[in-house]
Amino acid sequence: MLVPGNAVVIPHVRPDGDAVGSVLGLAQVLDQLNHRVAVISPTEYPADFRFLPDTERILVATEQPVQAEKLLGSADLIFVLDCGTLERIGSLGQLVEQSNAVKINIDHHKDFEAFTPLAFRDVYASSTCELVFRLVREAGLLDMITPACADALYLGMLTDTGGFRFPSTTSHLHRMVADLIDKGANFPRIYNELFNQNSENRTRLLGYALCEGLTVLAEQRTAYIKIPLAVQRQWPVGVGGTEGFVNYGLTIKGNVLSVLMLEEEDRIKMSFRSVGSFPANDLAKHFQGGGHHNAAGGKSLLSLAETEAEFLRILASYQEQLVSPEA
Ligand SMILES: [Mn+2]
Repeated sequence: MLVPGNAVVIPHVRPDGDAVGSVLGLAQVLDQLNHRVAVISPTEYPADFRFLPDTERILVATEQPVQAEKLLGSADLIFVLDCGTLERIGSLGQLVEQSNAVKINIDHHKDFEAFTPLAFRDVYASSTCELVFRLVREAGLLDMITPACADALYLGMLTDTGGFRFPSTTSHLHRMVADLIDKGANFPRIYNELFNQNSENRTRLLGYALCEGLTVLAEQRTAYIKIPLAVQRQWPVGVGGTEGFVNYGLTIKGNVLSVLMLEEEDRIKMSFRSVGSFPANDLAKHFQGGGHHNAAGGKSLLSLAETEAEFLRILASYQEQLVSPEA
């Protein structure tokens, strides 16, 4: 890593805040080490993160496949971040597999395959940004963290911990954050750019979701939200525009499960969130989905009304788990 060469840094497909933050943060440290650094995202990254310094350097492989292939072909060093399998980097997986470059995987997810002999993994880490920070610190390179790099790493720590709320938010993480603030992380701006950018449509659609769209099943400690397509057409929010709506069901006192049913052209997209022991991913399996214990996704090819009926039928079989004192 200390010998300058052609470095390529790759996040997973549809990169989230941690993926974008970690690739940009690492790229900026590699810049300082005089590598020629390319950041290649397998697919487009969310426009919400464009406020971050240096995002314009991200090359999107689906848009510039030839350029991506060329860069990977001449790479000496390839970093794959925030995912543990080549499948998670989409079409770039095969190119990385074929490459003779030194490959390094940095990740905190449970599922991984050993596609490279060099890896820095910690499933207890809050975020890949935390791992990049620790790597930089352990290499004695903290001085190389510029304000832009600090912003990028802060973004991933913030988003992967739900705003420093999840149990992965350790005192160690807070000390790293303190270091990033010393390095110039502009956290008031990051908060503002992430959380105070709603469109009027999104705010109104959320209003619908929480009023007409919401059903609360107090006896099942569950809330679910249905949003018909016609309502989404009234207040168009674009792809990902309903991100976070599902979490509101869990803000109701006593609830352990929240579900969002979003009607799309050809399916009902479902999101499941739980707190404590209730397995959201197990429930999601009934809807052709899966995911994490407390956050999962799925779909239904039935109508919205039929999906709701099916959901209620299946939910009844989870009654014991929903009311269990540990839930
Ligand atoms: Mn992550």
